[in-house]
Amino acid sequence: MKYCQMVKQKWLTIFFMSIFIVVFTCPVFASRNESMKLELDLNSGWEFRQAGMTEWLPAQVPGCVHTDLLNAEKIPNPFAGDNEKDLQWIGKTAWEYRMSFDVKKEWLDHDRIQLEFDGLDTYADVFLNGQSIIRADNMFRKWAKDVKSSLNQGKNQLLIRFRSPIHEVLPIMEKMAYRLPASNDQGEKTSPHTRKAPYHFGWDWGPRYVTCGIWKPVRLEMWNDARIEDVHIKQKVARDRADLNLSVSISSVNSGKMVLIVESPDQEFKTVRKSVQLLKGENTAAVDVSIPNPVLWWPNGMGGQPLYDVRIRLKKDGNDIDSATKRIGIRTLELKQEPDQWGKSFTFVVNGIPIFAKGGNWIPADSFTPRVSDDKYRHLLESFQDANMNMVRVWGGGIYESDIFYDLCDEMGLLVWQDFMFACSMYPGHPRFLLNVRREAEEQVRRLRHHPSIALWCGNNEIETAWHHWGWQDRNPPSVWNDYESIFHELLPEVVQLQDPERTYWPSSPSSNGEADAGSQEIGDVHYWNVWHGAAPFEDYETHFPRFNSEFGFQSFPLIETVRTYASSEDENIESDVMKAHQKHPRGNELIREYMLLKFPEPKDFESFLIVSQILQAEGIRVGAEHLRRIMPQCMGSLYWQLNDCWPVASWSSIDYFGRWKALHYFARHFYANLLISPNEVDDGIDVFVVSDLREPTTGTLRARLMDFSGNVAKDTAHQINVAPRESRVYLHLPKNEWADMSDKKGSFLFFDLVQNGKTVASNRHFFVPVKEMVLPRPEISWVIEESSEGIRITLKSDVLARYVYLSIPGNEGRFSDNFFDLISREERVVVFQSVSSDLKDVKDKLVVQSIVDCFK
Ligand code: BMA
Repeated sequence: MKYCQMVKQKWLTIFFMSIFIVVFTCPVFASRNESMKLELDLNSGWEFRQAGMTEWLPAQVPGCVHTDLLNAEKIPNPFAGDNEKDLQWIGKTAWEYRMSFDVKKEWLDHDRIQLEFDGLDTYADVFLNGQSIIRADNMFRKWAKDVKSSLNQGKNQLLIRFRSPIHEVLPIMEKMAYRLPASNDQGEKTSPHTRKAPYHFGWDWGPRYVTCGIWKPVRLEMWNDARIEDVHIKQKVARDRADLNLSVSISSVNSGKMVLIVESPDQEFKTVRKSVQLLKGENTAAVDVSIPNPVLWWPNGMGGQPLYDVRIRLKKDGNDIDSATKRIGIRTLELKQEPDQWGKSFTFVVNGIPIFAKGGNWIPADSFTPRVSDDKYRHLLESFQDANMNMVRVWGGGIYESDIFYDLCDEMGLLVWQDFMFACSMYPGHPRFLLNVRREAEEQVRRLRHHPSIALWCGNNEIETAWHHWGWQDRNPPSVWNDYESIFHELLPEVVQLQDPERTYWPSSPSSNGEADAGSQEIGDVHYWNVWHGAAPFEDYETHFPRFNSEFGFQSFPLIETVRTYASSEDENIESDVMKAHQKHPRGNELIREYMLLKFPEPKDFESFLIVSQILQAEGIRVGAEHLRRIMPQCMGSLYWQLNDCWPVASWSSIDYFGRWKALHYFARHFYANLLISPNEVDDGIDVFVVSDLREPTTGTLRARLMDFSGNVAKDTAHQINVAPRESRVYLHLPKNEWADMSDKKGSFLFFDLVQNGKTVASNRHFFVPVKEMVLPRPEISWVIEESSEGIRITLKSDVLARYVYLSIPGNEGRFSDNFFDLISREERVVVFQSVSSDLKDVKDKLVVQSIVDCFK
C-alpha cells in the first residue's frame, strides 16, 4: 500500500468512524424527510450459547460462532498449532443467538415493517417474541419477513437457533443409495447438500471449520407507501454518449401515482422525471437517461476507471419516499469466441480492445469471513493492482464476495471472473434444492450486475472435468449427471439470461462449453496441473498452448514471521506435526522438496527452506506466465492459482494470510507488466520476445548482454525497436554459436533490458543452468538509505552478481517496491520501502539484506 495513501486512509477511517459513531450508534437513523423509510440497525447487543447450556456470552454481529468462542476465550486460536483437530465439535453442535430491541409506538404505524438478514449461515430458525418467523437454509441468500403483526411496542426478543450443518445432512445421506462426490470435504461428505461456503468443510489449502452465525448485517426496515427494491441499469455505448436504460423494481402498499427521478449527483447527465402509476404489490418502471461524452472505464493498465453515480428517487405528493444509488462504469465488454486458426478464441474484449487477462484466483480471505476488514480487502486488491493484474477469478468454492470487494475492483480496474459457488462436487437435483439455488443465483446476480468489473458468470469450478476425468462418471448413477445439467446447463444460464442478459454465462471452469472435452486447448479455458499435481517439470508449461489458462499453480511456504504465528520453535521442521497440520495437500511438502532439489542445493536450515520454496514457486509460475503471454493471441489469459490464503499455511498463494507478499507476488509484478521482455531458448539460440499490452505503439532500445558473475561483458548488442501495441513478437534472435555456446554456462548469464529515454522500462535475465549447478560467488552488497517523496529509498550495489536479493525489516510490515531480484554486478538498483510505522532510523537500524547464497551452507 502506498505510504501517503495509507496515511490518508487512516485519517479518512477516523473521520468516517466518527460519523459512524454519531449516526449508527443511535439505533435509528432517520432521513431528513419524515416520509422516508426508517432503518433500525440490529447488529449490537447479541449473545450466544451452545444449545442446551445456560451461560450466554457476548456475540458479534456480523460474526460467526468460532470467532465468538475465541473472543469469549472459550477456545484457543483455531489457526495455531494443530488446534483444528480438537475444534471439530463446534461444527457438530447447535448454537443459539439472541438479542432484544425496543420499538417505539409511532414506528408501529408504518405500513410495512420488515426484519432483514443479509446472511444467515446456514440452517437457522428465527423467532421473534417466541414466534417462528424464518427458516433459513442457504448462506448465500437474504432472509426477510414482514413482522409488523409480531412486534411489541417496547421490548422485543429475537432468538436464532443454528442447527449443525453436518447433523442436518447425515440423515439425508443415510437414506440415499449413493454418496455425492465432494473431493475436498475432510470428514463426512455432507457439503453438496448444503448451500454454504464449500471451503468451510476443508480444502487442500484450508482447515475444516464448519462455522455458523449471523454473518451479515441485520436490520429492521420500516416504510410507508412504497420502496425501491432493485434497479437494473443496462447501457448502450455510442461514440458521443451512453444511453442508460433503468428498470426500477418498486413494491407498493397501495396503487397510486408517484414520481421517479433519475439524477446525477455530479451533474454528469440531465435529470429525468417520470410519473409512474403503481399497482399494489410488485411494479417495474423503465426510465431512460443519457450520459453525453462519457469517459470510458478500462481494466487496470489500459486506461482509467471513471465511475458514475446514478441516483434514483421515488416521490409521492412532493415528498421523497425512498432513494437508491448505483455506481456504474461505462464500457462495453464481451467474451469473443470466434473460430480461428487454433480453434476458437476465448478473449475478453473491452471497449472494442482485446484484453490479455492477467491475474489469479481469489479464495475467501479468512476461514471466518465476517472478520475480514475493509482495510484487508483494500490491501489485497491493491496488491493485485500493483502487480499489474487486470483480472481476478472469484473461485467457486468460497463465497460471493462482499460489496466492498466489487466496489474496489471497479475502482482499480480488476475484471472479475465470477463463479457461482459450486466446486469439485456433484449436487442434488431435487426441486427444493433447485429452487433454493435459483433464488440464490437471482439474488446474487441482481446484487452484482451493476459492477463494471464483473466480466463473466461461470457455473462452477472443475465439476465438468471431474465427472469425465476423475472417475465420477463410473462411480455414480447417470441421474447425478442429469442433476448437474439441470443446475449448470439450464437453471443458472436461465437466471443469467433473465437477470443480466448483457453478460456471458460459462458452464464450468475449465470447459469447452460442450463443444469439446473440458481440457481442450482449442476451445474455452483450461486448468493446467501437470506441473504440481502431475509432478511435471516447470518447462512442461511451454509445451501447452491453451486459449485461456484459468488455473496453474505451485506451492510455497509462508515466510518465517507467518510460520511463527502457528508454530513454536520446536515445530520448525517441515515434517513436524504442526507444520504438517498447516499443509493440506497430501504430497505437498514432498513435492516442494523434490522440485527444489532439482534446481537448488539443499537449504541450510528451516528458515532458508521457506525462502527457497518461495523462490522456487516464483520461478515456476514465471515460466508458465511468460509462456502464456508469449503465445498471445493464441492464449488470452493467465490466471494463476492462487492469490491469497484463508489462514496461515503452506499453499499455492502469492500473498499469505497476513497480507505478506511472497516472492511470487513480486515476480508477478514483472511478468504481468505491460511491457515484458521474455527470452526463450530454442534449438539454434535464444528468441527475445517483447510482449506489449499497451494500446499504443512504443519505441526503445533493446539490449542484450552476456556477462559473467563479476560483471564482465563478453558480448553485447543493442537495437532500437518499435514495439507494436498488444502484440507478442520476437525482436531479437541470439544465435547459439555466437552467444550461448561461447559462454561458460555455469558462470555466465544473459541480461536484457528495454531502455526508453535513459530509463529502464523492462528487464529480464536468462541463465543457462539451474542455481544448483552455478558457482555463485558470495556478494558484498552495500546500500544507502534516504528519505524520498515516495517512501524510503534504498540504493543497493553489489560487487558481483547477487541472486534473489531479499530485503526484510524484522517487525515492520511495510512493503518494498521490489524484492527477490537479481542485482547485477556494480549496477545500482533502487528499491522504495513504504510503510506507516517506520522512520528512517528504523529502516537503517533493522534492514536485513540477503541473497540466495545465504540460504546454503
Ligand atoms: C484447483 C482449484 C482448487 C484447488 C487447487 C489446488 O483445481 O480449483 O480446487 O485448491 O486446484 O489443488
